[in-house]
Amino acid sequence: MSAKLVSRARAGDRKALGRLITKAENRVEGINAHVVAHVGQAHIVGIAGAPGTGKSCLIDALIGAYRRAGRSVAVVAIDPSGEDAGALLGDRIRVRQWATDPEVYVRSMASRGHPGGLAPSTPLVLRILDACGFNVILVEAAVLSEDVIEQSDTLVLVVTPESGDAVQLLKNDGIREADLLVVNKADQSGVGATLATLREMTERPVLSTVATTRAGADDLRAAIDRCAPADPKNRRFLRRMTCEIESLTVDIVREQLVDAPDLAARVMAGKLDPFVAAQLMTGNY
Ligand SMILES: Nc1nc2c(ncn2[C@@H]2O[C@H](COP(=O)(O)OP(=O)(O)OP(=O)(O)O)[C@@H](O)[C@H]2O)c(=O)[nH]1
Ligand SMILES: [Mg+2]
Repeated sequence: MSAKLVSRARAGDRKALGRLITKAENRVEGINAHVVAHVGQAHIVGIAGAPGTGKSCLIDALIGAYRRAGRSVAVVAIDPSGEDAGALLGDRIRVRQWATDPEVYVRSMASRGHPGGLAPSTPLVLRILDACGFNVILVEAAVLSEDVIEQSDTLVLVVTPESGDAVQLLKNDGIREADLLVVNKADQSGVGATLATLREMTERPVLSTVATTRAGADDLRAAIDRCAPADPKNRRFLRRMTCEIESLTVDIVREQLVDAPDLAARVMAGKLDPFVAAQLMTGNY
């Protein structure tokens, strides 16, 4: 059942892809084994920042920039409220416009209060999208958590000039994890001072954008591309798989994970479903 759906999704059937992701969200077993052999090409880019900094607008602008560069893009937007995520996303990312473009796929997911800021099924969903051949996967996250950092090959941190974010960031470890910083809403006052502060704080590239007019989107796209792992085989695949197993379970599982490294290896090899692995670890299987 899942095998057929995976091959239809990989052949470009967007309805099948949607159904596959819904199954992953509902923790239907058996998907991982059919996608794991096909992953490893996508550049996964986390777009993190406080609520309202303009992440969704920026992603919309980035989709255009990637399409101009001839690349396919999938978007996963995490909605922490967990309710009507489709509506929330729809008014920022012009889903309807992109719906006619076969090289763009936008999906929102509820994090359902998961403390890591990502939905528990996000890692599997990212692997599904990777296996479907998208060149770039943009992940919108309102929380700069360990999960988000682990899942991204490249992490973009979005701040704004007016919110005092830059000062907050001084206290935030996340800034050390970010590969790129973006001062969005550069049409507002204080942008020069914010850029100067951030550039003093970090050696990483600091760019500015106006997401609503798409100003700076092509430069941001180029800067993100420069962060892509040179060899796709060096991506954080193993780390991500381990992270998935951890995020599905509680602390006790982490202890057992140390005692059962072969479980992660079996999931990696596509021989064991990650949800089953988590259940084995907690003794619920
Ligand atoms: N002036 C100005 N407003 C912007 C810019 N980018 C986004 N906005 C506005 O900021 C508001 C929030 O934008 P979103 O893209 O929804 O922000 P977000 O970070 O995705 O917000 P959450 O998903 O709630 O975390 C909207 O009203 C946008 O129109 C910008 O560059 N300049
Ligand atoms: Mg948003």
